[in-house]
Amino acid sequence: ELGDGDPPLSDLHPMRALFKIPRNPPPTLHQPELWSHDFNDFISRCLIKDFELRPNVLDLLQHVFIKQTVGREKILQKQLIELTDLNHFSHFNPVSVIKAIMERQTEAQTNIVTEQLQSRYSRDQIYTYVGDILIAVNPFRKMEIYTPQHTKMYIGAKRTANPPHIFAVADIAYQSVVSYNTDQCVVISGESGAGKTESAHLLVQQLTVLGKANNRTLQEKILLVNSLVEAFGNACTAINDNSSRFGKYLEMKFTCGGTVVGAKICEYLLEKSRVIHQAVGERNFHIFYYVYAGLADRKKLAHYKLSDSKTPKYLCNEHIKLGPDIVSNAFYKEQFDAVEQCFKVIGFTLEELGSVYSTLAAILNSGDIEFSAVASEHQTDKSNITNMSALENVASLLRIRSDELQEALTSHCVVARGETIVRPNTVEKAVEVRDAMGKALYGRLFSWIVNRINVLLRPDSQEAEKGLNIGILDIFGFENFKKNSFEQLCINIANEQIQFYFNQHIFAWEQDEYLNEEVDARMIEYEDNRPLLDLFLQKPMGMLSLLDEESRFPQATDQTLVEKFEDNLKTKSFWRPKRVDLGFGIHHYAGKVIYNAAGFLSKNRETLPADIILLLRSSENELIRKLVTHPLTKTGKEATLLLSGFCGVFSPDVWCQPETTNMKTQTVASYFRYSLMDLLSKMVAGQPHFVRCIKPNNDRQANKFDREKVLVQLRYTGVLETAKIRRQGYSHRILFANFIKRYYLLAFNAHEEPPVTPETCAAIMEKARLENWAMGKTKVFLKYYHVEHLNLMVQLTTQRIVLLQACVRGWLG
Ligand code: AD9
Ligand code: MG
Repeated sequence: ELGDGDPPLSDLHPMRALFKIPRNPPPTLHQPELWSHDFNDFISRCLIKDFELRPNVLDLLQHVFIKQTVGREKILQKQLIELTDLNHFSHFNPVSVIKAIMERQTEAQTNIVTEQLQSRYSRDQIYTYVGDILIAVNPFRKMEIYTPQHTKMYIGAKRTANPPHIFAVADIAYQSVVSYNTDQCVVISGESGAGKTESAHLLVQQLTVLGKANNRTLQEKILLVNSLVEAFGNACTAINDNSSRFGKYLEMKFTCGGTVVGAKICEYLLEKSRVIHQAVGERNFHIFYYVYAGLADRKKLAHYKLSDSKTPKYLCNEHIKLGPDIVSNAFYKEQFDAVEQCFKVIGFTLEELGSVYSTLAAILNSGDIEFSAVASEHQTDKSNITNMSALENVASLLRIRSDELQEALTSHCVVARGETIVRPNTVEKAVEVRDAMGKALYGRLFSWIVNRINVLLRPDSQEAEKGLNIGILDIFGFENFKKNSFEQLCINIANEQIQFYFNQHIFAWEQDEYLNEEVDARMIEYEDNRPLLDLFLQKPMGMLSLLDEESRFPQATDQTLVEKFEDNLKTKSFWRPKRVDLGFGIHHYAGKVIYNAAGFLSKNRETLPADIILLLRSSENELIRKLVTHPLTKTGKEATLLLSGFCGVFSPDVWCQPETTNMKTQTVASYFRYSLMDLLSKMVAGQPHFVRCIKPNNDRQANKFDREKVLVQLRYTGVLETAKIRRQGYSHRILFANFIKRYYLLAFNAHEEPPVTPETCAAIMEKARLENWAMGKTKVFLKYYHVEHLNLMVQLTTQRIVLLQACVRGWLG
């Protein structure tokens, strides 16, 4: 099942490969001479010393040793304990022996899969199936495997007919939509730079061809959506030059007949803090550089109040001084033209485009507003703006009054005993308000663009109602930098949640369904990351709740926050490393990460003062007014419904609350919590397909396969356990009625209407000469190769009928 031409995984039995056990004839318990040397060697090294095991104990151990038994640990331990007399065998510990064998098996198997991936990678075969999961190893170079010929090759083809490919995943999802009329969801995961976004593009590319869009324009528009949102949501990081700084769930909408009729994007957790600050060696969102260079090219910098000699502060950080480089950068100019083209093709108006550029330019100019402390008679903590030209620029670009902007930045209103009092802002506070405005404007602009795309690509309502979805989830990958902050914590919690979904789907729900349907299937134990999610999300003592609680105290500091974490989070997954100020460690499913809590509180509060909101609402620019008037996210009712039972009260209107209201409703953490649940609810609605992207090295180099790096990724994502359960389990479960509707032609005449019963389904399966399927109470349980075979047979039968009809018509005519 590893791919074209390679022996199936079952042939690569870990113990067999490890000890070079001959395959034919397969070793059995009755042929111990074939492997007894290795076994005895293992047993003697494995905590069992100076005693003789009884034959039946030996038998069981040998059985465990030779069979793939991962996941049946508990059952085997129980059997072994029953068989052994612990008093008699003083040095024998059945639990640790079984554990040792299991670990060895998993490790050996991981090694084998890694070896296979490596050998395939060296032959330019970057895709591999493990069970029904597609593993994609990043080639870090252009591959000639996405040509129109390849597109054609994978349409409606049997999985085994072609080498493994991302186009095959698109095809399976598409065929499932058409055959069973159920929503599908492709979950792409992997660490940062592993190739998730590229994979998502390729899926959309193939799906638009499969969906035979009636008009070419729609097809073109859908293909451009990714490029457009990525210009705004992606940035160069230390790991990836085109790193997604938001999570993206793209839904392509199809009719029951399989024609694509529209698309919709949901965006999650844009890393807004990047607008005002970027870590060493990193950059701001791509669009800023594109627009800057593009406007310079068209001699429009002055119109947008940008300078061609002085780089705005938000674009240069302490370590990279881009200077006029941006202005003369040919690549940026090209990208600007491409983005503008995307906007136009998708349907944005020229007026809207102008407003988008003005907003971006206003954000850049706002970063250059500087403040100085002014001593006054009564107070010494007032601030003043030192460069009025920057302020004037921002006001003019946002079409608001500059004096009002100055006031909103340097002072704030407090309502006390029914009276409104104006208090001055310190320099620190003024800087905070300025930056909050920049982040808020960018975040809202991004959401507005996404919403506008959704409106422009919405199918007409009648079709939409009946329509089916294929969702593609491309979320930022797990991150572990030298310094990890609040953003990394959110990103990693989101990945933790995706892993949880993966586990739930593959292990827990799958097993529940077998139980409910009374289908006999082997139970598998797996690494459950639920306790860790509880650590983050539980109320009131989870990390995010504690963060919210601390954010409510004006006197709280990042130091008191980590102390609060330390006092309340009593688990092995959380610890305070010595000698790291404000540091705390989390043991994630994907590894240990040390976070630095500096800035956590201010990042979580992220409040935009009411004065700024009111001012922006008075703008003469319609877009600016829109950005601060309507909540662009879910309505309060929708969100609360979703969160009831999960997260309690939630208000998505995080910016429009005056500062004096309860802080609980406006933190980033509470919004984050809502987003996660929203995402999860979307994923749960469809049948999932998994693509696991693997990064073969940390240097972004082609043809370099770092085994250790790959091994770690395979280990933590549970790919092997998954492969096992997928092989043992049934990846397709189809309701009797749907099954009969689709396949009855294989066993009945076209005019017959067989009853919807398990017997009818069994008759079809028998007629198709298929084995190893299972019958549940309401569904037929099938393996992926059953479905392929059945689909092919239906296709042939239909072709025969059509041919026959044509012949008859010919005879008659
Ligand atoms: V992050 O979590 O958004 O930081 P991704 O999305 O996992 O990350 P991305 O898709 O951006 O990674 O891939 C990183 C780079 O790898 C790309 O810019 C390409 O240069 C390269 N890549 C990835 N997949 C392919 C591919 N199938 N063919 C060629 C690829 N190059
Ligand atoms: Mg990405």
